[in-house]
Amino acid sequence: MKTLRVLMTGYEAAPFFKRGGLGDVLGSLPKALREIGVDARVIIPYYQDIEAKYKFPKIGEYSIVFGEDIEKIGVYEGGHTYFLSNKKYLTSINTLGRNKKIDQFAFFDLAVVEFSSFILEKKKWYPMLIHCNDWHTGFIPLLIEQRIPTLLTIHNLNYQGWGSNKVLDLLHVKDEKVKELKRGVPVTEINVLGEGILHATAVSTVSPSYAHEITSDYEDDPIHLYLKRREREGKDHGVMGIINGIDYATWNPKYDTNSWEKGKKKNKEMLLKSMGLFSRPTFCFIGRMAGQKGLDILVRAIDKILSKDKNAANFILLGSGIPAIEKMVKRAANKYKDNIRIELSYNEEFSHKLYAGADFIVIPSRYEPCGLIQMIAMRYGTIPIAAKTGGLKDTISHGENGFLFEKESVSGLVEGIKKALAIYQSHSVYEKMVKSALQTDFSWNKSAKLYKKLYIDIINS
Ligand code: NHF
Repeated sequence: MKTLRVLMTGYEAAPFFKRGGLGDVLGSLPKALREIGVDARVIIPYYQDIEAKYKFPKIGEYSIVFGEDIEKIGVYEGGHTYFLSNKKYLTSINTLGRNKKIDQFAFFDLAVVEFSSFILEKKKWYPMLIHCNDWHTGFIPLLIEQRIPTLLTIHNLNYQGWGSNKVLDLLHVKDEKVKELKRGVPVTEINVLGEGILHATAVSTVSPSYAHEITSDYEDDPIHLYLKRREREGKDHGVMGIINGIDYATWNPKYDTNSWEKGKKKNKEMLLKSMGLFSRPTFCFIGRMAGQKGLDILVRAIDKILSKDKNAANFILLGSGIPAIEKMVKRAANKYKDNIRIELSYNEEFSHKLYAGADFIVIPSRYEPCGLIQMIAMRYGTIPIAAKTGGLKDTISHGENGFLFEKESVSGLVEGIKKALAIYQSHSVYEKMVKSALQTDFSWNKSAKLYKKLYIDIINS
């Protein structure tokens, strides 16, 4: 068979621009695919932050018609990644309300669709499949109209891209085309992820358990109607769940199953010293401070543990997000000044230190499509205590390389923390778990092969 040529797209890709887990995936999966012979290339907007830092060479330009305007798109190239530039729409992520953001990504999606003709002419390269990721790329399947098969991967169903359907005029798409597909949503509205789900050749998500959850547990969410509609149209092989991997070069503790004790001890000492904390079992939290991540559950559990025993543990929390959640976390840190440290920012460098120096990581998510932090933590021999949901359930073996508790249960998390403290005392069990965590394979090896197979199935379908 000929080399598979795949164009992968989303709003972020590490190391160029990263705000969340999708950035990690689009930074590492294409590399893993290329290692198994897929010609995987990536395309994202050329935000001004990327431009300022990388100054990639321009390889050409083309125009698109967006509403009444003819807009120029500059194409820049860095390795296997293409960047699309436009001064009006693609300089930075639009934060001026939902419709502006939807217009911005409608613009980007149209530019990606037209890019396929540009790149054919320029480099004699044409994608055999476009791999779209999340709502930001949800217009592509609709606009491309099956000329090129598409796979839409859902990284988080709760971000859907709702907005006014006036955006369809900008795209020159007839309203009927999407309206007739809608059920139970206001006629003046559009759900970009929903359109993607309906029009993509195939839909996948980032873990088998999350695939099951979104096709069975989301009945009250309008998105469920889109998934059902797809099923009814017989379009589906089902929503396939492929677990993410992590980039072993980026996340590299430089110790292994034989040398971890020495390495971890040193990292922990440095971490506690820099934070001004006593030597105690140390738990960390790393993530966005959003409702999904369950910080309210964590803060209540910490209170239950520390109000009984002030010497029980240290907790270091890293992340930023919703002001009310940050405030709650600050209050907890004020109450337990000797035990809690918080860093309310997005800080990748500090996250490496935390993964390496903490003994345990707490992940009380209400839902978690895949979750990368439990895998990164285990690579550093840091044991996860996580809610039994989505990808957390699929990657953690309870009692072997981590602990799982019933989601949204404060008492479940308290029990989990107590179990962790108990094994930490009986050193041999702890050691066994750390070794098992270090040995679990979270590289992209297996999943990249699954994506390759899925691409081939879609192209041949
Ligand atoms: O791992 C990348 C990430 C997931 O669970 C994570 C999430 C967003 O919520 O697939 O996307």
